[in-house]
Amino acid sequence: MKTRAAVAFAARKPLEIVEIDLDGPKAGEVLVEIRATGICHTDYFTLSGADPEGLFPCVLGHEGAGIVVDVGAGVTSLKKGDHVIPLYTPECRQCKSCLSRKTNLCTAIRATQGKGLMPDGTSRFMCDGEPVLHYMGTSTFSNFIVAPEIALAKIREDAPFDKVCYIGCGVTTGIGAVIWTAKAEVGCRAIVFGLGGIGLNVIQGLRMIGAEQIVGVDINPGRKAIAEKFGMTHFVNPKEVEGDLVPYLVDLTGGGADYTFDATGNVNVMRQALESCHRGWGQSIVIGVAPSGAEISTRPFQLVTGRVWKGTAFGGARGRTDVPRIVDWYMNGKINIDDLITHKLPLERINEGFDLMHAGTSIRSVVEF
Ligand code: NAD
Ligand code: 022
Ligand code: ZN
Repeated sequence: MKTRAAVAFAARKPLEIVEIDLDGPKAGEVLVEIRATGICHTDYFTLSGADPEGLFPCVLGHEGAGIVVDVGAGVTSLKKGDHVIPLYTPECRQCKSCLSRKTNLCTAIRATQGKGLMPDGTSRFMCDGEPVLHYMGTSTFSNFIVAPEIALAKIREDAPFDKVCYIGCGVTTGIGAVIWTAKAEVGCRAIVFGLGGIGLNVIQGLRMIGAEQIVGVDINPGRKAIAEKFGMTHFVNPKEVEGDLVPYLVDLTGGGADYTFDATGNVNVMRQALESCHRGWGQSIVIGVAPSGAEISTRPFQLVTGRVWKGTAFGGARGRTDVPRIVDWYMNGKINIDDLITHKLPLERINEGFDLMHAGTSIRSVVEF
């Protein structure tokens, strides 16, 4: 069949909206009509050429929602008409990682996914007779995709695609970092560095679990008002702090935070986040993805005195299990997504979404098909 898609033909070139060919689903695979997709940093990171694993031509996008159109042989958990969110972190429930219950990093299809291929080692996308690669197993910048059954979360049918697509990455990463990675508890004090599409979801996760103090740190003063709406209790602009930021934050939190979160991807900020944790028990969660080759550092004394450095992928969420629950939280009014979707664009204007992200004008731009 044919599908309309925004194709990345090469690094550092704008996406091109073209009709490409899509093969039907093979065994264990599902054909999905994508109805909406968010635009996230990793898509740009790959397009910019800075991602050493980036391969071209490919169809980017990893934050989508849509409807099952057809299923391949052996697919049992999904049927035509089901509403789904594609998962860049699949959940096979059979690999060593899934069975460990200690991580969400399912390994069942990791090797082929990283190469832009389906589990059988081939691509379903073609353009002018040449294969076009998949991306993160999702490729949600295409109106139709083929994805493995284990990389699709079935969600309720009354959930609006143009909102719940954001649960495919940003919402789950931010809220999950609080509840599954940090396992933060009621009454805790926390600091969130970076109040963008991820950090604001960390803030609403902290409010949800009943944090006592939620400090937000951002160099963009324009983020203060929206962060307050989502539950931030104190705002700190590092540019306005006299002297070092870390002692200022330690003082503000009465000796350091129980939990800190980096949602900037800046390694200097990651160090500040660790060092503003409370001595003896504070935990710092790295969410931001740093430029390739970057390194983090601190004095070992920081760890010897009981601070803990952790990282999270997709908020530690087990996609097929946890994503449908987050959709329920949204539908029951427990979490706010609407106010974070600041821009909506048709596919033809997807490149403008990248510009809005860079200018800091948008929190999330969503493309509707
Ligand atoms: P964003 O651009 O919307 O937000 C980043 C915010 O950080 C901005 O508001 C910016 O002003 C602020 N900032 C920049 N430098 C700062 C500094 N020195 N001190 C304080 N604030 C600073 O980005 P986002 O969509 O929120 O994504 C944040 C990071 O999370 C990215 O690195 C992204 O790749 C990563 N991410 C990770 C995962 C995961 O699973 N680990 C998932 C999604 C996104
Ligand atoms: C999503 N991310 C950033 C912005 N939006 C993001 C990027 C990378 C990861 C998670 C979220 C990530 C963390 C750890 C891994 N990845 C490795 C997982 C593993 O090895 O099992 C990651 C993932 C997918 C891909 C690359 C890296 C890919 O499909 N290319 C989950
Ligand atoms: Zn993302």
